[in-house]
Amino acid sequence: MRVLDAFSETYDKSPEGIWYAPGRVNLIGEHTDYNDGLVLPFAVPWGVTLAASPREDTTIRLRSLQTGTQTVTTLEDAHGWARYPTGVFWALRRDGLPVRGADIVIDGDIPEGAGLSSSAALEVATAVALNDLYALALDPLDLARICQLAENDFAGAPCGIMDQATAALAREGHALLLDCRSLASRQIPFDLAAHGLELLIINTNVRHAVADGQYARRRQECENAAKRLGVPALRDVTDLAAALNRLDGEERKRTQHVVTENHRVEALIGLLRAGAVTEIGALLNASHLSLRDQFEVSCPELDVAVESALRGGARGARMTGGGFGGSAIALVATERADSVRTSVAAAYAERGWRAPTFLTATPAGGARRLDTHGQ
Ligand code: GAF
Repeated sequence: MRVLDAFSETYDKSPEGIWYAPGRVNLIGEHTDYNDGLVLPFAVPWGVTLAASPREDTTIRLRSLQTGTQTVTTLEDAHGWARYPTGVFWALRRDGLPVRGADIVIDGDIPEGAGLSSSAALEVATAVALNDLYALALDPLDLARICQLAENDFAGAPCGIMDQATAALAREGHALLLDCRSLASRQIPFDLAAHGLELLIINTNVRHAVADGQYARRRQECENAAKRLGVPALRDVTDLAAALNRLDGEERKRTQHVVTENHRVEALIGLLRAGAVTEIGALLNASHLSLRDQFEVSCPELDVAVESALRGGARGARMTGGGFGGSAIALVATERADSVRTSVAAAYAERGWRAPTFLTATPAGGARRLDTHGQ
């Protein structure tokens, strides 16, 4: 295994173990997690593999096979990508847990910039490793919470808990229905192949620079709207028409998206329960329009991906993840997959844009310890 060889070569010893955590794609429930709402993501079959050994001191030595090497002797030394694993040490220590340092090698295969949550995968892989190395006995949900804290308060990104919870809890062949208030979760069987369908990931290969600032701004707008409505979170709006009457401008639009998006998650779950997976496309389309027009987090590359996928015969399509680039998803009948890819590629070429890349995602398993053969 590559990560094993790299570990021995870097640290002149064998690691104590190897751990893995996946990236994710979100089927529906976008920008609902930090509004205490519902999400329905699943883990993708790409992720972060991490070999580690504990240390007697508190130094963290990090080598990424993709991004370089950093030695963190005081936590402030960490910069760039190293803030994600280092943040996990910080969050665990802040909770008073006995976590010293570690020697770590990281290998990842999540496509860069695709919006498939490589940072959450890196955090969760670090957390499951430290949980074992230091016998912390934390459960997967505790680990997801720790990782969200690391990302919010150490790495400085105000994300919700969806990505970390997916990496920690996902189960192969299932989507994860997560209530982001109670953190209750259910594994929902999700087998598209049985219905002659597949989920195409269309990586736009762009990430607009406004993404981080706009994410923080949306979150603030949602909190302001909830405050104005006198509810703890937009999840608690029960009479949408009355709520919209009391709001205007951006707060009104954000509220409209969040409340209807929660309903779309419930509707999609209802269809899956009824075995009507072929019918979920309309909900994906509605989600995209709402993200584009009400939440205003789409961009031309995502809109063109969605529109051209539908023209090519997709049954439904939407942007997925935070927005302003990254990936869209399209639900396609297997025999139409080529025509959808061709349609999207042609639409990008016509505009002189960098070519999109395509992946097909089947729901994969969550974070776990691997044996030395990578199983
Ligand atoms: C990003 C965040 F990290 C998630 O928490 C979530 O809010 C998502 O954007 C939007 O649904 O991936």
